[in-house]
Amino acid sequence: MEGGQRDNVFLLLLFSLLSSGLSSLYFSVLDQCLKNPPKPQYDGGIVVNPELNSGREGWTPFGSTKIETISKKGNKYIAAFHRQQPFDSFSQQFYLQKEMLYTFSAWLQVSRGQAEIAAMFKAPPYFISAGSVTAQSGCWSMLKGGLYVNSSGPAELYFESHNTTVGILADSISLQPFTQEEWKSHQDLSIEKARKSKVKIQAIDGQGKPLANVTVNITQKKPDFPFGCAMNERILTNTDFQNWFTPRFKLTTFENEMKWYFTENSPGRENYTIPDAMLQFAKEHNISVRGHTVFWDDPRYNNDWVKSLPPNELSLVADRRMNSIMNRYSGHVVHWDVVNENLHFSFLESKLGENASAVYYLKAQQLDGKATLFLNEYNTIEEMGDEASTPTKYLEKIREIQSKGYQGSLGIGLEGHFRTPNLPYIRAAIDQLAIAGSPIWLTELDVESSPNQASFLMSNVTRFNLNLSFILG
Ligand SMILES: *[C@@H]1O[C@H](CO)[C@@H](O)[C@H](O)[C@H]1NC(C)=O
Ligand SMILES: *[C@@H]1O[C@H](CO)[C@@H](O)[C@H](O)[C@H]1NC(C)=O
Ligand SMILES: *[C@@H]1O[C@H](CO)[C@@H](O)[C@H](O)[C@H]1NC(C)=O
Ligand SMILES: *[C@@H]1O[C@H](CO)[C@@H](O)[C@H](O)[C@H]1NC(C)=O
Ligand SMILES: *[C@@H]1O[C@H](CO)[C@@H](O)[C@H](O)[C@H]1NC(C)=O
Ligand SMILES: *[C@@H]1O[C@H](CO)[C@@H](O)[C@H](O)[C@H]1NC(C)=O
Ligand SMILES: *[C@@H]1O[C@H](CO)[C@@H](O)[C@H](O)[C@H]1NC(C)=O
Ligand SMILES: *[C@@H]1O[C@H](CO)[C@@H](O)[C@H](O)[C@H]1NC(C)=O
Ligand SMILES: CC(=O)N[C@H]1CO[C@H](CO)[C@@H](O)[C@@H]1O
Repeated sequence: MEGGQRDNVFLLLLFSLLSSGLSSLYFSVLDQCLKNPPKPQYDGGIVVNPELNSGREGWTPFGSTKIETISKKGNKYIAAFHRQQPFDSFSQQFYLQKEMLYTFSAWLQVSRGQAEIAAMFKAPPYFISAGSVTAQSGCWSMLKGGLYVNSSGPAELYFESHNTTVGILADSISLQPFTQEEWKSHQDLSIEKARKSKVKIQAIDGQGKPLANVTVNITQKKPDFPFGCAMNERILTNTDFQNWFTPRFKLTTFENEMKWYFTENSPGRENYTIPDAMLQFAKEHNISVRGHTVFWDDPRYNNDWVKSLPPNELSLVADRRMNSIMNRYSGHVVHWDVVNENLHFSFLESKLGENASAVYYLKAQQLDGKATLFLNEYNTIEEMGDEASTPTKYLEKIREIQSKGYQGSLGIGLEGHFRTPNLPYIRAAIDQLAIAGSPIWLTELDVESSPNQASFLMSNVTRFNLNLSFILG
């Protein structure tokens, strides 16, 4: 700061919210199953008869099922029973416009037990998922999602559950279009609220007396926001890479160099030369490191010698692996991905029992009580159609691990390998994940090559994440 001539100034500084400080009305209801559904968001937006108060107006059967509207204790809703195909449900026609961003929500129930229900749009030649939720019987669960289309045209909303033995019930359905400009201005409002705070600066003289009318010049030396980038072993020898990397990033993940297949390529012969040197390099430049990853549940990324072991031997070498890497780097990394991609895969569970992840998270906590332990998954925010890792499944996995003996907190790692970023869906998915009250990090980030790649990356995803409280690591 330098003195000059102007009054004391109030400045807005950007700051980062590390753990999910986000709160909004939705979060309190998203995870609950309610006796009565709340009013539809945005009064239903462009949905005709969103609360089903006007009989079946706007709604038609989809597939081969019959639909009915039901009135129970003053609440009216729509239902499809006796379903034969996953898509047998009720539907409504819309005309969706390219370039618009659509938020979608609905309150859903099943006739018995519980089942996953997806909101689908038939927009020939595509079937587009707008999100899904695990619905229960006897109470209403909120499905919060969103979509965009890449060409304007008619689209038919319907609901889908692969479990055809349950009836689907729906109420308070909402589809609200936003223009890109509206979306950006909403982002800006969130930025004002969530990412800025007022700072009072007082310029004083040598005796501590306030100075009138000074100009204060503030220069940012380094970002406080934990904005990071992966590095690989080439950083050790390539000075251009070093010079580009070090002033920009506060955080890093090693691409492969901490992975089990890398550090113990043949049984018992560990070699940490490269990750040690990379850690040292990061330390010298004040760059924090995420520990990635103790284990990887995808069998393809385990060495053949590991895969060939019988369970009792695998259990021994897995313990040895965990002790080895965690004792070596505990205190030197800020996070650990413990069992990478355990929503999509179950290599350890298949060999060691269904509580394997829980067991290793518990052990990890004992080995490093300071670093945050993370799950790390793909397609939770990238692909609406991947049922293995929906936000609901992610939350269920966290609860499952916690119910099997690991009591600590779990960070939510989102890999962010995008084809075309679907902003309304990304937002809805992250809102839903925020229920867990855990830190949410975008741990990896890339956008598939296309003419819009740079713009998707910079103006859509990075802006989205930088300006809300989520993080690139
Ligand atoms: C379908 O859902 C019912 C109710 O939750 C459950 O009892 C049944 O096992 C499910 N069927 C399948 C194939 O998942
Ligand atoms: C258009 O959208 C559909 C449905 O989401 C998708 O499958 C397709 O790849 C998209 N096409 C282009 C050119 O982005
Ligand atoms: C503050 O400085 C500006 C120009 O730098 C001058 O016009 C103004 O009169 C000053 N105000 C006071 C209260 O000194
Ligand atoms: C503020 O300080 C920086 C760094 O000393 C300098 O480059 C810049 O020109 C200054 N800006 C003003 C408006 O004085
Ligand atoms: C460990 O790895 C380094 C870097 O690849 C290599 O130079 C060294 O020879 C290895 N050590 C052993 C004992 O294999
Ligand atoms: C790293 O941080 C320390 C303590 O804040 C500081 O003294 C040092 O200059 C920093 N080093 C680099 C390379 O930024
Ligand atoms: C987890 O599995 C192990 C091995 O099968 C077993 O010893 C342990 O009791 C299980 N723990 C829980 C909480 O189920
Ligand atoms: C996202 O990127 C697309 C493609 O460049 C651009 O047209 C659009 O305005 C961006 N949307 C937002 C909300 O940043
Ligand atoms: C990366 C990015 O888009 N940052 C934006 C965050 O919000 C502020 C205030 O609206 C913009 O000035 C930044 O460009």
